[in-house]
Amino acid sequence: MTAVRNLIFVLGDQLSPGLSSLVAGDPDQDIVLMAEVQEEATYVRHHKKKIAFLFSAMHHFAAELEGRGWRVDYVKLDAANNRGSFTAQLADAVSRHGAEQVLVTEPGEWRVMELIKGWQAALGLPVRIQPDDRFVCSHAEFEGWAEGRKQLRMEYFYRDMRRRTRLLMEGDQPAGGQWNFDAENRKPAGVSLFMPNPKAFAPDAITQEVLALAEARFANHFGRLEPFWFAVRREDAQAAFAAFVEKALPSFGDYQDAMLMGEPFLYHAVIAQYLNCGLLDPLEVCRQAEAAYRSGKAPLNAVEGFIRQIIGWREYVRGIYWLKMPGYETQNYFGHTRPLPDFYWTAETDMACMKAAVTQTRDEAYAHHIQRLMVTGNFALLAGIDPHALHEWYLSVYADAFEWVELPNTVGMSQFADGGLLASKPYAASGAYINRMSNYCGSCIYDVKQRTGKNACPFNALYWNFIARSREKIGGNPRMAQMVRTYDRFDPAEQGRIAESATAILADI
Ligand code: DLZ
Ligand code: SF4
Repeated sequence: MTAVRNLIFVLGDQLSPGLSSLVAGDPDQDIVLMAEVQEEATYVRHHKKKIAFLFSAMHHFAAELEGRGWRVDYVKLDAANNRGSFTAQLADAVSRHGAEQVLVTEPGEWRVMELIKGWQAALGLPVRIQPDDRFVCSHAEFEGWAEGRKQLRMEYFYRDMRRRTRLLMEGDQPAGGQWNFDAENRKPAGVSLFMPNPKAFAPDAITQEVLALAEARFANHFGRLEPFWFAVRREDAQAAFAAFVEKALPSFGDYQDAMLMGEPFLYHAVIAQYLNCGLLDPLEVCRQAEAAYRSGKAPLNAVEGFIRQIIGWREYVRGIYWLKMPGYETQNYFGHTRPLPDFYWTAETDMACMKAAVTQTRDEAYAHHIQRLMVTGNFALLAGIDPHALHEWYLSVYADAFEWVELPNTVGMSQFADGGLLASKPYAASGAYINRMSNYCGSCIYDVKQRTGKNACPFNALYWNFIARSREKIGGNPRMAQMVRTYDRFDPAEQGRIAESATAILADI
């Protein structure tokens, strides 16, 4: 083979034709390298379905690039020349192709960035790292925004992003006269025969091959491969999003925080796995959602809420991640050290809410944000689970989870392990919250109304136990201080029963 100028290494979450490394290259002189590697699949033991999804999407993206005139060196997991890691695979490809330079778009993870920084010395040729411009806010812009601020609240950042992107703006004012309509987005949902489902796609030959490979090679990883219905091609991901806009977006806002037994998706878009690997473009989906509002097909509370998740929250957590890494992954404000209970893997628990969240996580590699935040995350916070163990769980089990987005959500928002850099208060709640937002409690053996005793909802005693044991660390927050005062007003016998119940629950997990 004749020598190539650039070897462009495209990683598994960089499946975008406008990727900066591709834009910097030239299809006539350069070669694209893509590789399915054991190390990426196992540095945390990713959910089988997540691995199959990414491998299949990578494979289809390679074909898409070939269609656009690129030469692609695609190394399958079971290829004879598979070297098992990014660095080894790249070294092999550099010598095979006689490349003069390596081009790569900056990765989404600190860990991979550290690897990449070592490549130039290890390979003895220039390695050009391009910024990832698939985000609205660059690292430098986020640093500028964060500088000198005591608290980094998403809301103000979000308004800047609205102004910058011009999404939902009327001149310099927000559409509807208000930036945020979240107060309207907390309705419990009723069981409905007309609940839309995310658009599903039958596995094609490539996906079937990858499913067989994942079953054979990652048999001991968590999760089920079937049913596999994710889109793995750009056009299909776009069709899935279009179906969401038409069928579910109008109700997305109202029922954003609702949970229903047997309804894993409700009115959610279920597109984070497509956005985060590059199959969908964040600004493009926001513009389409805005168009639905402008044409009267979806209400403002739904569209604003959707757009805020993407140009607000998603951009904001990415900014926090790169601002605070390394070190953010080991934050542990409450000093929680309990190992992750087995039922996060087995779903074997009598708590109906936890069972539903873990079962659907196992089956779909998906749970929506309130299940993550207020069921599995809340339980871990109340029970004092080691936040790093929980972080590794979220990172491995969700198809959309990449560390830049998952870590701030887990460590910062869900576990308050950064002491309140990201969240204004700990997301701790008793069973009453879950009962208000779901129908889980009706089919649970525990009684959500009881605080203590064998039949009481475990979230209740654990909630008050958390308030009592963390009083020093949360008392500075007005909303939490009020809960500490409530606890102090319980009579000592009740406080004793809470402690006893919490001890029994914790001994049992
Ligand atoms: C998550 C993941 C997995 C499971 N497998 C691969 C892979 O085989 N090849 C690849 O290029 N990327 C994979 N990824 C995504 C990478 O881990 C991702 O690029 C980093 O997490 C940085 O965001
Ligand atoms: Fe969950 Fe408690 Fe309700 Fe059972 S009673 S579903 S454990 S919140």
